[in-house]
Amino acid sequence: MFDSLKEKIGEFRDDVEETAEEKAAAAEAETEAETEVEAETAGETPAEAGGTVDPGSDSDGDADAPEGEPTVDDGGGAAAVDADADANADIEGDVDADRNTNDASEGAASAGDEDDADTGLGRKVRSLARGKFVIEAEDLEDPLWELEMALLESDVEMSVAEEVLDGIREELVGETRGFRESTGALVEAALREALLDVIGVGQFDFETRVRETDRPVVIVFTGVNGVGKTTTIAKLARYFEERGLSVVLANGDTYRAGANEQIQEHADRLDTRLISHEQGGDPTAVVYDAVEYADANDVDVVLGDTAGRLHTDQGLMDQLAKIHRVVDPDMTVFVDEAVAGQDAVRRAREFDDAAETDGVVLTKADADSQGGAAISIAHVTGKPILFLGTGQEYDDLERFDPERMVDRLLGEAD
Ligand SMILES: Nc1nc2c(ncn2[C@@H]2O[C@H](COP(=O)(O)OP(=O)(O)OP(=O)(O)O)[C@@H](O)[C@H]2O)c(=O)[nH]1
Ligand SMILES: [Mg+2]
Repeated sequence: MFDSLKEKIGEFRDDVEETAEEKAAAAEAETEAETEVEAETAGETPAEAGGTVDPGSDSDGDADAPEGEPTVDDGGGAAAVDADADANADIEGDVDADRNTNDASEGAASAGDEDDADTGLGRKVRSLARGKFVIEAEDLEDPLWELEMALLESDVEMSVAEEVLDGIREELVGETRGFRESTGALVEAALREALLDVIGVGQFDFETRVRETDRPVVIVFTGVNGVGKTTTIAKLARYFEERGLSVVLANGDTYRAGANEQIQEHADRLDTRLISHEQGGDPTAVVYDAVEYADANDVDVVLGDTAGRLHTDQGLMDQLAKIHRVVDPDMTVFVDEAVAGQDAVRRAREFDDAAETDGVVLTKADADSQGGAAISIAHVTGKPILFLGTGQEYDDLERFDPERMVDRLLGEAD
């Protein structure tokens, strides 16, 4: 699920990390160069070529540089600086050319009795000890551009892609990173926040809403042809029954030949009651009858199917408006295929105009590697995704959880 998008987001993380690592290395080298210059200015003897400057706090000359303190190595085997907060610079000519830039474990023992905490060298070393650099907008420009392209290729709406980018910029720019921290963690936190902000729009607790609504709870499903409305209704009948809520199905698809037989088959398999009328009948009357039936028989939930239709089919769209007006469902759920990407997003808007939608089910998520609709639809329409359809079986229905979706995109869930 969403594999292709996941891969692209992974590439963004690597890009930013690489950029930041380069910047960290440059900042370290620069700090070191300045340190040397200041050391000279201050009349200090900078380490001779290959020497190590160890401003350790101990003046007795036998302490190792503590692990975890910022270290600068010019990479050429010349002076290396081990910083300590106390910054009493001790100088010695110990050579350790092979040392890894970030490895202070081999810090040379200090030998000497320098007392230059107030010199330029001392101050510089103290700032080095704080070991920070700041991520700037320009550091992110290239990776963000790549990410925007990747999101658009994955059929994420332009406005949503921009929102995600803005979110990441907001989280990351100006963020101070220590030389030794991992950029990966910062980027991941920024991505998580930015994605959650768009994906989580409008979320509400579906089960609580259903439990708190007066009986019977009437839910009507809308959408274009063949996206999985009837299958989703059957899955939800199972979902409610498993939670101890009784269900009656209403076949408001009086349009398509064979629709009654198809949903009757589901009803039989699920052992659920179906209310239907002859083909060509009034869908509003079917749903109305099902509500009466539920009232009379203490049924908790009415699930009303409707015929697939295009928003351009005015007659059928008017029917939806009529169901809305006459039956006034407690919830209207728009169903579309995750694989439809931006088409699904556009249709969600159009259906919402005809009969206000409360939430969305995205079916066939199991076949969707792009994730464009799953990322965009809530932000664009203001209506939350309630469920994902993840296969053709009754149990292939997953309550949509924005956190889980983001975990998936960041490669931390299945
Ligand atoms: N892989 C997969 N297939 C699904 C999913 N949901 C539905 N389908 C399949 O999609 C096809 C169409 O499903 P229906 O439920 O008949 O779609 P519909 O929206 O009711 O279609 P109309 O009534 O003709 O408008 C069927 O073959 C379903 O098995 C899903 O989550 N994953
Ligand atoms: Mg159907």
